[in-house]
Amino acid sequence: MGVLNVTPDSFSDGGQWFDHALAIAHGRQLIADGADVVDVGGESTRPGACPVAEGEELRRVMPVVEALSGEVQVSIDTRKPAVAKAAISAGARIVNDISASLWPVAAAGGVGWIAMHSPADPSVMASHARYRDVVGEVVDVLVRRAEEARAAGVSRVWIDPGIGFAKTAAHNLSLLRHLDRFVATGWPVAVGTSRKSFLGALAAGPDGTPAPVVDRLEPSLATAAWAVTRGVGMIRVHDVKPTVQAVQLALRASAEARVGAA
Ligand code: HH2
Repeated sequence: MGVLNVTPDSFSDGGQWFDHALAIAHGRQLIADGADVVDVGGESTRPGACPVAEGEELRRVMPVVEALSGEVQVSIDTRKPAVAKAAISAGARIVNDISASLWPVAAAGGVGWIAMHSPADPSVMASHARYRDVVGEVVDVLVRRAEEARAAGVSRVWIDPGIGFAKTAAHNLSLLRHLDRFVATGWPVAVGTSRKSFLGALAAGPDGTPAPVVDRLEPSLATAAWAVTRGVGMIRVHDVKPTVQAVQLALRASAEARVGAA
């Protein structure tokens, strides 16, 4: 899944694709680079981000969804039912839902749904990074939501641990380390680590200065390769071309390793 943020303020690429023509061209580049899904979003969800009004979010995303949905599977990255509905009418095939609450919209529209874990709104989520057992609690919430969605008639459901959403670096690492627990639920798993700030901290220079966003490609690739070898089926990334190369190699090497071990 390639990320297409039509926003002025995303933490990773804010403003780069805010213009519709540039956004559509970038979406086409993501497809050429090997994305199976292009994830169009019109509201930043970085910690402390300002909420965007519905009309403005629609203005940002709709021309992009309309232009790309004939060319690739488009997912709409939103928390708003009206934005999800409009995007589905324009051809979006997946609702990528950081609120894990829009399954009735996906059911009514006959499209797929990604349930991402976030215990609180982005504006306040930093104060909600408290868990007794982060892996167990996140798995439980997501499985309950996935079962509700399936019962409501959603045929394609993914669960996503929500890396960086009300999680400390230790929580994020723990979720990554135990991705197999998500895979073991039997629900397809999606994950997004691309360029996130905990990678900046982990890839800090010798003086401890966190790696800036532009220097987070390598840790992003490492975590993407790790995730696919644990059985994750969908990886949400900004840098599609190198990720496709990294995950293909990791999958080939792990298949080879399994053959060798047999
Ligand atoms: N992360 C972001 C946004 N949407 N969706 C899923 N399913 N999983 C994620 O991990 C995820 C997501 C945040 O990344 P980004 O879109 O690059 O930043 P911003 O929210 O600032 O636009």
